[in-house]
Amino acid sequence: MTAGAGPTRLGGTAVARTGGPADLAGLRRLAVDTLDANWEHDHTVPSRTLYPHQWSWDSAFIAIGLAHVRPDRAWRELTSLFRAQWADGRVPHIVFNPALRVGAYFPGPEMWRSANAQGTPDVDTSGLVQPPVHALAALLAYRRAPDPAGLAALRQLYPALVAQQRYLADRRDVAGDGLVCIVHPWESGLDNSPAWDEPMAAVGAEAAVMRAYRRHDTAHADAAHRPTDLDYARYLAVVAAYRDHGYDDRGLAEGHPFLVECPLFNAAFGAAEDALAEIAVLIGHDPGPHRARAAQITEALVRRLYDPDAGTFQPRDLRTDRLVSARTVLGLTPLMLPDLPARQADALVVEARSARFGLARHMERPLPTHDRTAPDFEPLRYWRGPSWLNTGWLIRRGLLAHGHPELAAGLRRSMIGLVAGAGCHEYFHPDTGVGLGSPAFSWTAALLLDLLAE
Ligand code: 2M8
Repeated sequence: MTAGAGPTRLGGTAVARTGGPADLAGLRRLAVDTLDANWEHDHTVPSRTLYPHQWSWDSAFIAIGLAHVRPDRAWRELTSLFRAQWADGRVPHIVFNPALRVGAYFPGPEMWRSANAQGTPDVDTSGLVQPPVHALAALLAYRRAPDPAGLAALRQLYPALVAQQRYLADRRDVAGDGLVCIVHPWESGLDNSPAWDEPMAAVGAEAAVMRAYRRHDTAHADAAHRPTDLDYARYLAVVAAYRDHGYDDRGLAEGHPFLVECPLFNAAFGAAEDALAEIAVLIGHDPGPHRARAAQITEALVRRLYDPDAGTFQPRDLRTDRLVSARTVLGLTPLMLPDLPARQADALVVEARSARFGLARHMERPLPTHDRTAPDFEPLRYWRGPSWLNTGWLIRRGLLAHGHPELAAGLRRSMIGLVAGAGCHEYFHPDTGVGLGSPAFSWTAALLLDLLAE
């Protein structure tokens, strides 16, 4: 899509037109074609160029979309990911495809050295995790295709999903407050969000370090739309600290350079227990313990991460025990918890409707990932402003759960309009809707299919 093309309306949303699919059937076809082109023997790559391996939370979003069109692949997507689960229950954020050449992605297996750690699978993986949206994905996939094959897959996945939650609860509750601590910005999924600027400022690294490496991403995407070299130098320093500690979560509080409780990660952690309760019912297990844990996580989120003065949720930096001040889209995501108290849910709707995020029944501009009134809002740079479909999709679920169907409909039209205008891009300019990053991005396609089906 070219900026400046005349606006049109699709699904009620103004978009700049440049020849994206003109009708809903065309859009659906584009999404299916994108997922088919990114299918790789037992999983879907997020992007053939930028991310040619399997990513954890991508696979969950992708399975939600695949369930609409290729249910067998939805289950293969999830089961292949969980085959790479570590003995301690962690689901690695990247599963490397051994068939790809060295250097196909940076940082590759030679940086992670997962085989040197305890209890790892026989494929190379990273040692980090990502938001646990997989139980929700499995539940939604089953609801979409409730057949015997789906039920068998749910039964197979359930113990692995439970182990994933147990890892997070037992090994990552660094503060002992019932919340999960992330040990790297990559674990949030919103890598260079302004939310991480304060905690990452303490990580000693220099951009010059990157001269020793070849970044893969900037060969495939505009460097101005990606994290900086200084960001990458810090990412590598934090990976090295965790790796050199054997990816062992004991003793993290003593010296690990990045320890943060993230609202999105913890909202997903709570929502996973709600989803597991429903899965338990479907396969004849007791949902009670899952419901109790969901309530405890919601309570801990409100107690530890809600900022009553700001009226939103904020990450907590455990190294300073202070809430981060940047107001990003992360803060809105606890809306996805159905039992979030009305006081916080109402405050989040006010925050989302403010000039910072511009949520409306008829949205003038797409939902950004950062406060658009902030001085460090960057409309082109990755998670520092651009609009992404997965965060919008999660917030839309929350709006529906908390009784805001008209706002949810406005957000849905806006998201569909983005893809109609630009195609299945990875992210979108939050003013013009111009497509950014990968032009054939899997979770955009998958979540579009889910939105179109409603
Ligand atoms: C991005 O993160 C990876 C590192 O994990 C990268 O920048 O290379 C993020 O957008 C993350 O949320 C996503 O899962 C991944 C693959 O799409 O790309």
